[in-house]
Amino acid sequence: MRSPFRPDVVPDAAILDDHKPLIRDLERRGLIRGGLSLGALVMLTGCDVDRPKAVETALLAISRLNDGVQALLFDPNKLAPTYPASMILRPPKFNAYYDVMDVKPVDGAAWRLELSGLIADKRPWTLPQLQALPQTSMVIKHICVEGWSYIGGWTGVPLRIFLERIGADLRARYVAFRTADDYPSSIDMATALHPQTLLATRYGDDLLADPFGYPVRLRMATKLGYKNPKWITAIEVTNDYPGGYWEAKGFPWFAGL
Ligand SMILES: Nc1nc2c(c(=O)[nH]1)N[C@H]1C(S)=C(S)[C@@H](COP(=O)(O)O)O[C@H]1N2
Ligand SMILES: [Mo]
Repeated sequence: MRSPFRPDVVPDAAILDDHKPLIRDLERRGLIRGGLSLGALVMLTGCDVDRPKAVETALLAISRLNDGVQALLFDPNKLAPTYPASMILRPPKFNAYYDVMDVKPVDGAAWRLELSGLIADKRPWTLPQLQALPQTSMVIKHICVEGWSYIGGWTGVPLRIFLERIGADLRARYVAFRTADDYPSSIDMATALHPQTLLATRYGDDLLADPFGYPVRLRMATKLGYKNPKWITAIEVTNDYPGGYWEAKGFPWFAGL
């Protein structure tokens, strides 16, 4: 179903023309802004959208999203489905806004997690320090906006425990992330405190492999794939809307499931 993004294969832009009414409807409802380029759709979904059906699936998935309503309906105690460990896909499926060949591995020994904003203790963290915090595992479904998905098994410290430990202001509105590949991202505090939101350092029983965010990535059971930043280098707690990479290109910010 899914093929890696190949810059040499440029899908026919006429595919989007077939969906003009749906795209106009999404724009009118504020779910996408400034027009949707086919290139952006390909990069975001990691899917071969050179099939009219795939484009339609992607657009309908976006259509079901509505940031404001979803944020109001979000239940901080409701758990997303989990699955048996036997269903974990190895290796996981890769996606990024560039090809897997262009992943630049992060040096875990030199890596530090920088902290800023509404946080009492802003000292940077090392990987062993993070791994010494209480760990949780979850086997969950990764859902891409286009419609492909896979079952993954993730282990790490719950973001809530980490935020409490550093003295973050838990009444703040946003938790924002910076990454080694310049993929800014941010989530609402309710989702940050959700029990199925982890700073993941392991996939299955192993350390994260380079393409999947080594040494640390965010893994949430309650959000679409693009809301889960890999290769995190900095966390900020803030009341100022931080946005994100795809959000700046017109995709929904809340993007919950
Ligand atoms: N730093 C970073 N994180 C990222 C991305 C990226 O390009 N850079 N892509 C996102 C998208 S669109 C998806 S679907 C998931 C893919 O995660 P996976 O490769 O572990 O399946 O990572 C998300 N996190
Ligand atoms: Mo994605």
